[in-house]
Amino acid sequence: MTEHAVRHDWSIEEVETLFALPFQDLLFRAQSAHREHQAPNTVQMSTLLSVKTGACPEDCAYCPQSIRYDTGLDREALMAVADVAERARAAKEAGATRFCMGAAWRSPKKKDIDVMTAMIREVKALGLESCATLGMLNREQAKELRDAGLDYYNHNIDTSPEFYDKIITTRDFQDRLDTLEAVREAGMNVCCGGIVGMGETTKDRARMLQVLANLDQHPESVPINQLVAVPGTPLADQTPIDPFDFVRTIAVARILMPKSAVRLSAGREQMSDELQALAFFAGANSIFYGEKLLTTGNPDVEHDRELLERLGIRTATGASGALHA
Ligand code: SAM
Ligand code: DTB
Ligand code: SF4
Repeated sequence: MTEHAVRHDWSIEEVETLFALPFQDLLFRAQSAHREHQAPNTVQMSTLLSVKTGACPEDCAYCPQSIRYDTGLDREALMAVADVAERARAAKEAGATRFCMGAAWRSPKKKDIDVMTAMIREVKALGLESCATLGMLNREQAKELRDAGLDYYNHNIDTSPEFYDKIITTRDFQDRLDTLEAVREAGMNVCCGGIVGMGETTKDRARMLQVLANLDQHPESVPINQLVAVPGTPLADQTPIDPFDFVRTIAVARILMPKSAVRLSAGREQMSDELQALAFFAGANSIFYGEKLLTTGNPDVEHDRELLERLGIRTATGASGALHA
């Protein structure tokens, strides 16, 4: 058995013990797991595009796109396929290997799936990996997206099962798990993680990662988002997470899911270069690249290129995650 085996039977006590380790001990373990299972000094880059923005019927307390909160966001209908293809081409030219399309839906309708499949085909034709995050899916919808060539589906559990109803009341934790199962059954890669800094406890962070690590198959991609506190949302005045606790969450994700890509996701614009370097050391090996996330800011492309160069981090080709029909 290797020192950091891929396991699916983590107890909550074990995960909490990792969180409680002295910071240096935890980072040493995470970096060891990283080097055992991942190529060091490498990062995978995905570019996000919001293809349908705002007016979402859900009440996720962190989200600027919920129709229930006045965040001053301009709503936008589903984009034209040609415009999305243009943005995907630009993302490829800038150096992204995966293009991720997000829509502010509770779940897509039949006509939405028809447009999304056309977008996915365009993205694939450019030689990019494709990813989408469109809300809840049933089995047929997941299969249609897969048949169009969708490589990854992003659907986050967001927080622990225990804290979930403090953040979202319009769906429950099991709904998230059901969609993840439909995505798996359709044969797609799963991108699933959550948000920290929403007022949850360390135990909630441990439970969130425990749920992910104890899935039958680990998500291929695990985005760890730091809350972007948007004015107008219920979490606008939330006290930010201690940066070391953020890095601890990345490190524990790396140890629990050693073969997965751990993505340093939302919140990078609010982080120093030094903190990001620490997150990479803790095992993050994937980022969102491009000056916008979905509706909020992300570091400039120039700044990211410079940062990666200063740290001697190469960009991964990304081809390994693509599914082939
Ligand atoms: N509507 C779909 C859904 O909820 O699955 C897809 C888009 S939704 C915006 C995708 C993810 O973005 C959420 O699950 C959440 O993890 C993340 N997110 C949204 N707003 C955020 C914020 N203010 N800070 C950090 N992450 C956020
Ligand atoms: C994920 O885990 N984070 C991304 C992506 N998956 C879709 C979204 C972050 C959104 C941050 C708030 C915004 O820009 O609207
Ligand atoms: Fe809607 Fe997704 Fe935002 Fe929740 S996170 S309000 S489901 S867009």
